[in-house]
Amino acid sequence: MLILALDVVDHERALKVAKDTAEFVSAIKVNYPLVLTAGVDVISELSEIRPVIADFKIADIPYTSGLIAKIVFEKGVRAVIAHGFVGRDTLQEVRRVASDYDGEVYVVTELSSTGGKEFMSEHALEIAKLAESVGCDGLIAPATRPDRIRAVKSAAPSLKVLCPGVGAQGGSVEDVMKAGADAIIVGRAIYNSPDPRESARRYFEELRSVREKIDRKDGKAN
Ligand code: O7E
Repeated sequence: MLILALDVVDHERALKVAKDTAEFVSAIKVNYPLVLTAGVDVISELSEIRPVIADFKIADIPYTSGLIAKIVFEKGVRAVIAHGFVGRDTLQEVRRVASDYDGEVYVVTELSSTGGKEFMSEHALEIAKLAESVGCDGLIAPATRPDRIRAVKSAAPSLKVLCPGVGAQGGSVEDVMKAGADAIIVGRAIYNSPDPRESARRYFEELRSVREKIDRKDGKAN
């Protein structure tokens, strides 16, 4: 599954990239850069093109976190992303709000950047287990460190794992999928390419061929 990280800071361009790539993209992840420039209603516009994941990295006390989740679910998003380091009470509240909208909750374990290793790595597996016990739907894990994808996957086997860091940050589709990822999240390598639609198509095809390779290998092993 391919998720487009639409960190474009121009409203019209964002809509154009979303429409041009829609055929190959399962969901659109919206982050602060777009909403702070185009306004929060861009979420509703994008939701008419593909399901939107609101990536506002919710990390506050339960009351405020729940409020943020409610506002974006009211705008039509399919899922929200919360930080895991905030602890059980906040995740429970976000989960509760999401359930009112039949929505999903994804939880960040450790960031894909080098700084993600400074504080977050140490607790990433506890966060993964917490997210599973709270009934969240999935985790965000770094495409830049496939060994960490494997680790969170085995800590919380029932959760989906979505991985940013492919392309501009150097992660490879094959390594990430072999590590057990359910989806890759790609931004700049698509929206900054001269032909975003073609770039999305190439990621889509690469995902399909890697998936087939993995399935063939699993078939042989069984
Ligand atoms: O590097 P790009 O351009 O492919 O974009 C990656 C996107 O994923 C971007 O929106 C960034 O904010 C996000 N991201 C990471 O790059 N690394 C992480 O560890 C986590 C995220 C992310 O989406 O977090 C969700 C909270």
